[in-house]
Amino acid sequence: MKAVVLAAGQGTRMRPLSESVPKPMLPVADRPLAAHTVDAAIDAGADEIVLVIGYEGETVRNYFGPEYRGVPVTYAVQEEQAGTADAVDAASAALEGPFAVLNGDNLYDPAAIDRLFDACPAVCAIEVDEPRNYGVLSTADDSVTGIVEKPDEPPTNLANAGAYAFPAEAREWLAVPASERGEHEITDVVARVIDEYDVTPVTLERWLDVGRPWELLAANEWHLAELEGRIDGDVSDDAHLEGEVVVEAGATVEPGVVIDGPALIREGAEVGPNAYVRGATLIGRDAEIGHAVEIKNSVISRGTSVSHLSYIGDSVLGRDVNVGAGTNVANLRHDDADIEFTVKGDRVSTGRRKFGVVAGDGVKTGINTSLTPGLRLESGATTMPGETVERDR
Ligand code: TTP
Repeated sequence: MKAVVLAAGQGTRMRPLSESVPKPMLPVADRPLAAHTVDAAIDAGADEIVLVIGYEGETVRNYFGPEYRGVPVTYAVQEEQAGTADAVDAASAALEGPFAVLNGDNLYDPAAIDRLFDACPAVCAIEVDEPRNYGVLSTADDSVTGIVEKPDEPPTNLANAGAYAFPAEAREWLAVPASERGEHEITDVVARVIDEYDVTPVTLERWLDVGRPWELLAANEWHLAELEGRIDGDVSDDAHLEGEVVVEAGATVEPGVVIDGPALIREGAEVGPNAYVRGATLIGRDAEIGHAVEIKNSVISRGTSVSHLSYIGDSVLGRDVNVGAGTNVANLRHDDADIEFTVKGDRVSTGRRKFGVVAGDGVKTGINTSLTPGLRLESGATTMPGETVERDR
């Protein structure tokens, strides 16, 4: 079966991280987010991957190339991000026979994608506590009987998890009219398939829709926890590594470093001397973590430098960030309330009691900067020495 992977979105809720790196290419453990989806499709037996690209699409194309893990990859360009049905429609020329559609920004448990392919026509579903926030499936006798977006009175607690196996005929049904929010939505195509076919619900054990920065952190927590420790880099005899720690070839861990895994130290990264890395932490390619720096449960992207005397907790730092000596991140409020973060102009709860900062690419902090929980620093933002930053900038 061919698998269409949607990767053309602008990722506006993921800003500032998605400003120069498209969301599907943001790092989740040892590969980009969308590579986890593509891998799940290939493991389930996809014989071709059709990637729908648009926003910063060349970065996606350069990563996957014409063939990935021995499977041909073709590309369909969606000129305007007019919705998920429109995105699949952009790929329709490449389709024949039954086909799967997966969101390139969702993490699925791979075994379920295997079952999805086998059960075609089928839709992946996940049990959720708050179905009102999702597309919700109705079922009867182990068949899907309906799909409704964000209902006030959900018929079940089965949320649509954005993974579908469609019969060949669905290719003719992709040109659906725009919805109330002005997008051509794949759920309208699913509704037609439900009307005309017996559609199986395939329940996922685990699923994550990675739309906002703290969900990128959660995605890394998920995949870093699955690491098996491996030392291919240069680790000092005077460093202490506990739990599952991967040090890639070309990475250096210097004396006095303590790493409490799961942690992944990527190629070219330098950690230490005397640094402490704990929680699920990703230290990206060519990043530098120096003396007396503690990094906890964070994503440190490629080329970023935290060189001396700093604490970074529950945070996501973009590429080529330079953290001045003595910069500290607060990741907990005195009142223990969940930390909020700004998404498209609104403050929304992250649902996390501990959350630090999100810094876009190229941010520079002055020495002894204090950063408060839930802060959003736009790409290229700077802080002055000794500043306490309480507002986004
Ligand atoms: P969304 O998460 O709805 O959109 P997005 O990724 O652009 O993010 P945001 O809302 O923050 O701007 O998209 C779901 C999936 O579908 C995702 O993998 C991107 C993809 N998509 C397209 O390929 N084309 C589109 O026109 C849209 C709307 C989404």
